[in-house]
Amino acid sequence: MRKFDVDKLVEGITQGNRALIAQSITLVESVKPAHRELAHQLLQRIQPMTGKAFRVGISGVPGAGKSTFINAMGVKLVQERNHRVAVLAVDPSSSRTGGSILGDRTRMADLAALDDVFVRPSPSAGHLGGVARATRESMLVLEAAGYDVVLVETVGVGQSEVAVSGMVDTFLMLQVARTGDQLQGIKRGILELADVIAITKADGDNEQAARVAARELAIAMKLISSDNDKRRAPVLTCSSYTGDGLDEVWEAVLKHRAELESDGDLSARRHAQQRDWLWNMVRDELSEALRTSPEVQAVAAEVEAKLDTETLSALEGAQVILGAFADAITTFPWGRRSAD
Ligand SMILES: Nc1nc2c(ncn2[C@@H]2O[C@H](COP(=O)(O)OP(=O)(O)O)[C@@H](O)[C@H]2O)c(=O)[nH]1
Ligand SMILES: [Mg+2]
Repeated sequence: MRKFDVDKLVEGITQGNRALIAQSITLVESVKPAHRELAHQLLQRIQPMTGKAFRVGISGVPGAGKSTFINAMGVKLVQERNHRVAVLAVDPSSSRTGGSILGDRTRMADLAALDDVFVRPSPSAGHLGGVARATRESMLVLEAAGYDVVLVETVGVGQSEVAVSGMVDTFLMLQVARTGDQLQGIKRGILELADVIAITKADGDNEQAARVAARELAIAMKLISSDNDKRRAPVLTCSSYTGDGLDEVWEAVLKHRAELESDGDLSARRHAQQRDWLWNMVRDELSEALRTSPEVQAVAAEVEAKLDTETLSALEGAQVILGAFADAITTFPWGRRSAD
């Protein structure tokens, strides 16, 4: 098993050492129990240096232009606004050898070549909860390393959007204009997550269609946000090819952030996210412990066999398994810690 030296990693993160930052991310992505223990130590150590970045989620269906947008926007943020930019992705379907990531690598080539940029593809295929956890913890590593803008790309397939909106301050949704059916395939629940919407590829022959789509979507947003108090996501157009509209999109993102800050909503949002993460972690640890407990495994086969022969009901079986788990749980390496 790969060896990690937490002291060395923390020092490397503090110094902005790219190789050690990358190694730290590899550590927090790992699901091996020994690695998790080290990752906890690492995250604990860097905790005071986290939380300072502007966290922005970027979603849109495959082909919407997310990677191209992040490349163009990222270069501007570094060169015109002096930011240090980190790019992460949440794509539970991705695999490290798969085409989508290679595609992204080439689309983000300009950005990835800059010194003040760190691009990391999605942790490879796994359940969404695990991928989201790894991405969130990677974000903390990158914040501690001094990246002050973190862009989190996600694929437009529902649950991963929800996971990303649970880790960012501002959620930017990219849409492509398809004349006639602008609103088809856009799920209302996802639209409701959006803080800013941009119709991409507003260039050449597509420019006019993009503007029409933006107007229609703005009207649709008015209809779905019936709650007058709730802020309505602005709908803009942009092109990652010509650069048109990119400044306006970033200004809208900044405006959303400023509104969050002035209303005290930013800390409220982050606290709510922390509570969600807390319970997610508790649930993950519990189900992992349940799944791997030898005591549970020892009775599970017998319980299932009795279920098959109808000598035990599911309810009784569940009691037996939970009883075994309750006995086993005292030996789990969680340790007892109080909250003070
Ligand atoms: N005309 C035009 N094409 C674009 C623009 N942005 C992206 N594309 C193209 O759209 C396709 C999908 O882009 P990509 O960034 O990979 O989308 P992703 O799947 O959302 O990451 C590629 O062929 C891009 O070259 C744009 O601003 N204008
Ligand atoms: Mg992409």
